[in-house]
Amino acid sequence: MKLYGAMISPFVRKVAVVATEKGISWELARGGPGVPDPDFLAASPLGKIPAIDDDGFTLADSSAIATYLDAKYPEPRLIPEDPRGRGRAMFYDEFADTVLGAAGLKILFNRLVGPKLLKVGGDEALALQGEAELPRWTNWFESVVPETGWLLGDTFTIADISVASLFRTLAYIRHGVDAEARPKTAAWFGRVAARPAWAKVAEMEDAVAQRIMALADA
Ligand SMILES: N[C@@H](CCC(=O)N[C@@H](CS)C(=O)NCC(=O)O)C(=O)O
Repeated sequence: MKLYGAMISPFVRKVAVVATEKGISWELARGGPGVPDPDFLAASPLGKIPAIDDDGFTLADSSAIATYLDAKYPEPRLIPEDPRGRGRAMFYDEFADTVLGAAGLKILFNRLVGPKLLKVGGDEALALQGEAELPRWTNWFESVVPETGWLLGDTFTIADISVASLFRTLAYIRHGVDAEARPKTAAWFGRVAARPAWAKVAEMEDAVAQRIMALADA
């Protein structure tokens, strides 16, 4: 499977971890803002990452892709089948992709991706707005994340992947998990990061991440 995008994106990482948890073989392909690759644009009508090409079947949007992969490769199930679990998993996925993501990406795009990677500049006022919004969501998450196990209980799900992936991206802009301020979040994130699939994806990401962090600090 071809996965269009860059791993710094929480949405691309979400799909990478879902695919790796399921043992799907995948490779990263170039795509995203500033990459006018026709195959990517055909797979992603909105021009956003991620998108996939799975044997000629193309699909965009991390949640849509995760839903597709979970249906096609049900082992291990990452989107619960029971109604309450399914609903709650979608809730956390939405929490990660909208409010937490919206606040975090204002900082990411305006301090790092825009000015340092794409060289198109950034809006510091928007970055500050993101910084002001973020604590509401990270504090709320600290109040609900369980001390043991996973967000939905005993079973690891897309909920854990989506939220943890967002926190990983926040680390690029020095807003990753703060263990002193949010110890339950830090312990849960540590459990997610210890999973073999997460570790495998992290290993792929780390070399590039170091280069990006050096740019961020420049
Ligand atoms: N809901 C989408 C969000 C995708 C998204 O916003 N990706 C960002 C990168 S983190 C992007 O491609 N932005 C470029 C743009 O908006 O033009 C998903 O879950 O895949």
